Amino acid sequence: MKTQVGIIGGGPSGLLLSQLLHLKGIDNVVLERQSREYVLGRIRAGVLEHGFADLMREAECGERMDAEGEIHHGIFIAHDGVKSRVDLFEHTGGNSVMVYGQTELTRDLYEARDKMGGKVIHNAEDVKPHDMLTDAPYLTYRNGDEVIRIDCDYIIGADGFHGVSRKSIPADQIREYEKVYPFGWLGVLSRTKPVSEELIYNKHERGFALCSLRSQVLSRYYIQVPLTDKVEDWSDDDFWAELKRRLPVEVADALETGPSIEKSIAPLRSFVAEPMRYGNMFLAGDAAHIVPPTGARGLNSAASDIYYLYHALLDHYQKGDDTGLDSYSDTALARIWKAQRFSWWMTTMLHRFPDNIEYDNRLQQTELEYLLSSKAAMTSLAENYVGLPF
Ligand code: RFL
Ligand code: PHB
Repeated sequence: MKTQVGIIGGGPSGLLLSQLLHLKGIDNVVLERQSREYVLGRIRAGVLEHGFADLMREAECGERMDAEGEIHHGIFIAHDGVKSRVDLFEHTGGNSVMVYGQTELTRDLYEARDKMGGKVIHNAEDVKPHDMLTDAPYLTYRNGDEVIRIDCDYIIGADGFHGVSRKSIPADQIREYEKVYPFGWLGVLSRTKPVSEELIYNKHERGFALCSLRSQVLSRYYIQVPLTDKVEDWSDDDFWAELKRRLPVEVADALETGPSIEKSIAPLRSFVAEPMRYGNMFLAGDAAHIVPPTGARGLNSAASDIYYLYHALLDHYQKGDDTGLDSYSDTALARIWKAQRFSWWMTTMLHRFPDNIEYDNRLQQTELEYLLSSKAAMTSLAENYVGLPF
């Protein structure tokens, strides 16, 4: 098989790039290790930057998002039982975020790929990139006993944190930065009315909690838990009781509880791999970097890589201009590190750190008080939360 761009990974990054390139007549193939049902069963992000929403529209995948997604103009931050609103709209001169689940967005991308006859190969086993340092790189994968080869101009590694692309780069050609947090998030999805129209980020001495949503009938809640906790340790009743303890009283009183339809624990980690290119293979999304979910940057950072990569590939194929490809890693990383900083800052300000000394706790409290009393600080939060310009 032969194609122009061979994409490893059929998550949001790979599918979005595939769709955008196909619309411009650039042939591509997506190789996904899992089944479509498996990919769509993962409950992950829920908040999209306005720039990402625009990219979905450009990919002709924005219709359902615009009909069913919710535009949010603000978020709440609660501490010591008091809820304060950060007006994203006012502090950014009219920007907002789109609340639309990653599951729905991925479903829309799959449907768009199907409609255009896009080549997305599921259950691709043993995917491997080869000859990345040459002008004739290729991919192989296995289907049962058969090994299939795909020749291409470029390989895109969009296969997430545990994917094969980054791991195929020799260790002395890539530098990795990592910070592991001593806690995780236990998340619950429930068919209940969200407790608040806008997200509430809660700092509490028992640990962080987040009230989020997917729609007016689907709620998503998270609580900070020790890394040693297992999902099986948490009954629904225990989860709701612990969540309520961490929320301001009036929020806890208004909370509608119900059976969980999904429950999982995600460890919190920051990670960046540099550079995001190895010969003719380019890394994008979680394959190159991850953030703790506190700033809602993960999927959005993946989208910003795709934005740069898409334009760089367009310049190559339409104008024979490779400057975008040559500067891709530097351009993408400049924005990625800002998302890292913001995610680290939100995480540090809002979580309980088991090893903090009292001095650290007082500073954490002061950071929050400063934020909520300063227009400049709230503007900084708002401009990062709605997404820095591409
Ligand atoms: P993905 O989604 O991991 O997709 C990669 C795909 O590659 C496949 N794959 C392979 N395919 C072929 N061969 C191999 N060897 C392969 N290895 C892996 C995988 O099966 C998969 O389908 O990466 P991508 O596309 O870069 O997208 C990244 C996002 O999924 C991720 O950043 C976000 O979900 C992070 N995130 C959030 N981001 C936000 O912007 N806003 C949020 O509100 C937000 N909340 C979250 C989150 C992540 C969370 N978890 C579970 C880590 C909340 C949570 C709890
Ligand atoms: C979510 O709804 O899953 C979500 C929202 C905001 C975050 C993280 C996760 O910061």
